[in-house]
Amino acid sequence: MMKPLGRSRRDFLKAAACAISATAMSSQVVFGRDCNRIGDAFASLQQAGNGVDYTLHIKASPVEIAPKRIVSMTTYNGQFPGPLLRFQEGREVTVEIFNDTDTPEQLHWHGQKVSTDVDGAAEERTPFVPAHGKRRISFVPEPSGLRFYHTHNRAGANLGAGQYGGEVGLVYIEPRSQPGAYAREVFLVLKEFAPEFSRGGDMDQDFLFPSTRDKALEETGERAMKASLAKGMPKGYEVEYEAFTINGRMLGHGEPVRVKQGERVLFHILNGSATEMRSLALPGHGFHVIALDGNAVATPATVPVLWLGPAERVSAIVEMKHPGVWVLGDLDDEDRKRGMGIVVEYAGRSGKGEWIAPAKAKWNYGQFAKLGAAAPAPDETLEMTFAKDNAAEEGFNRWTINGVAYPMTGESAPAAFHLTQGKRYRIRMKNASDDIHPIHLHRHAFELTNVAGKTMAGVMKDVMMLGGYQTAEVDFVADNPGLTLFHCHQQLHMDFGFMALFDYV
Ligand SMILES: [Cu+2]
Repeated sequence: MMKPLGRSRRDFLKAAACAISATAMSSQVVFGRDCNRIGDAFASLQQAGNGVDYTLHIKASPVEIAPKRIVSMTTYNGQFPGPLLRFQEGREVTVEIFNDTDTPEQLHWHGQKVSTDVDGAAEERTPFVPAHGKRRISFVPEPSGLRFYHTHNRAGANLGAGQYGGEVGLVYIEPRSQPGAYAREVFLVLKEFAPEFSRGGDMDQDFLFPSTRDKALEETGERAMKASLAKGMPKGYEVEYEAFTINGRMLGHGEPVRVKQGERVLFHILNGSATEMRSLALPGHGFHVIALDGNAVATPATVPVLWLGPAERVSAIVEMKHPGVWVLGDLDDEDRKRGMGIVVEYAGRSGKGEWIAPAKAKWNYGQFAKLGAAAPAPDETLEMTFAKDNAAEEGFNRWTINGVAYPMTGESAPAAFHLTQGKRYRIRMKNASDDIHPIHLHRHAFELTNVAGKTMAGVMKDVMMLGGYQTAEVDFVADNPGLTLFHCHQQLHMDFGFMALFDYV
C-alpha cells in the first residue's frame, strides 16, 4: 500500500523548486529569503510558544522514491530530505529533537561553529538524544552559508543505520547583512538508497587535478595490499547501492526544476551520500561556482562538471540559455539510469529529459583559489599518515591515522592531537591508501593550502577529497575550544577507525 506523500514533503519539493525572478546577480550574491513556498514549509515546522524555534522528529518512515518504490528509512520528520532549516547568522535558535526510535541518536550540525554540547558527536561527548526521548538545544548559528545536519551514529556492519538511511537535511544560514538582491534558489540533495555489501571495487578518482601521486606512499600501500592478498585475504567490504535519488526522487519521478530562458538560477547542492563521490552535469550549461561548503570562494569560476565527495556542498549559478528539457545528472551512466538525476525543464518545453555526456573535465580546487597567493605560515604542523589494513576488521578494512585506529565502540577516546587556542595549525596529510577520502573537521573551517603538491590559499572548506596516494595540507585556526573530531566522512572508513580527536590544552 502506497503511503501518500505528506504535506510537508510536498511543500518541501515545491519549496526546492520555487521560483523567484533573478535580478542582477554579481559575485556578491545574496541568497534571497523571499521564497514564499520555502517560508510555508518552514513555518509548518515552527511550534508556537515554549521558546522552541524548530522541532525535529527522528523516526522510521516509508519514503516513496518513485511510483510504487517505497524505501523504509530513518528520517527527520517523516520526509527525505529532512526539512530545510533557515537560520539567521548570529541569532540564537532553539531546536527540540525527539527521538522516536529504539536507538540513541546524535544529530550533527555539519559546518557550524558550535559547542561540543551541541555539535552532535559522541566522540566529543555530546549527550545522546535518548531512545524514545528528546533533547532541547540552543545555539547561535554561524557562519552563514550552506550547512547541513545529519546523524552521527556509527553504522558499522548495519546498512540500515548511520547515514545509509534518510537522516540528512539542509541548513541555510542567512548572512547578517543582506543587501537585498534576489537569487532564484534551488536546493538539491544527492543520496543513494538500498545499500548492499560488495568486495573490493575501485573508487573513481580520475577526475582529480592535480593527479600527482606520491611514489613512496604508493609503494607502501601497494606492498601492504599485496602482502594481505598473498595471505589469502579477500579485499575488504565496500558498499554499493541499487537506488539513486535527488531530493528523494529517482530521475524522472520527481518535480522537474522549472526554469525560464535568461534566468540565472543558484543551485545549492549537497552530496548526502554515506560513501560515494558524485558528479553532476547539465547538458549545454556551465556551473559558475561561487561557494564551496557554504563558504564564498576567492575566485568564482565556471566549470562544466561538478564533483562532490560525501558531505561536500557546492553553490553555483547556472545561466539558463539553452532551452529544452535536460537531465541534470551524474556522469556515471549506470547510476544515472538508476535515478541519479533531476529534469530541468524550460518554460514552454516538454518531453523527456535529454542527456548528453559532457567532455571530460577535471575537478581542481585550485581554480577557486586566490591567484598567486600563499597562506600564512602556521604556528604548528600536525603530521598525519592514513593507511588501510585490508579486511582486517572482520572483513572490513581497518583504517589508521599514524598507525592508530580509533576505537570502534563509538565512544570518546583520548585526544591524539593537542591544540592551543588562537594558534594556526597546518594538517599535513599523507594518504598511504589507494582510496579517495573526504576528510572532515568538526566545529572549525579549514583553508586548503596544498593539494597534491600545489600550494594555494583562499578556499575555505570543512570537507576535502584527498586522492589515493596523494598528499594535502589544510590550515585552521584553533578558535573554538573543546574536543574536536577529525575524520574521513566515508561511513565505512570512519566507522572502522578513520577518526582522531583534537583537544585544547
Ligand atoms: Cu576515507
